[in-house]
Amino acid sequence: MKKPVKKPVLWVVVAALAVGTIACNKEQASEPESSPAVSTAPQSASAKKSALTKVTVTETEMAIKLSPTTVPAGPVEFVVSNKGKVPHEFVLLRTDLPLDKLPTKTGGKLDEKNKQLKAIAEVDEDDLKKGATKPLKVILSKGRYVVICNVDNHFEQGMKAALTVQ
Ligand SMILES: [Cu+2]
Repeated sequence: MKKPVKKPVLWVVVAALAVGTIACNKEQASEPESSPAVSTAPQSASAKKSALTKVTVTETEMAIKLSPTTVPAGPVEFVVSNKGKVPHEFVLLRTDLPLDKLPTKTGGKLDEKNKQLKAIAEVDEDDLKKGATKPLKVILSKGRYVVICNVDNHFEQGMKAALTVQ
């Protein structure tokens, strides 16, 4: 009957491999990341208090109307009314893309996760049922924005509007 032969050599090899693997992983992890150039635009924090600008937002099937469509930088209050028959929502995004070039995904929705869009504020459809009015205050810096409704395929059907902050 043979005695079981111990193989300490094997363990050394395994240990060496393990160390090697860890070292490799470490090297990979420490590779410099390609910085995604996150530019947080400074809010226009002027010393003097800028006046609150009101924007009336009227949502219907299937349109969003802003009044006015150009506002000065600073505090803006959107007064969002659903004058339609079904729930809508109010999604404010910052983007340099023109209104007819916004990224979509299947189902007629705007692709809100697209890197060229930056979510700013939102009034959920639960708060914007038929006949509801919701105020929403935000501080906006200079730039181009869009307001859309992403309920079902409302976006594709025309629920989008451009806003310029100057
Ligand atoms: Cu809608």
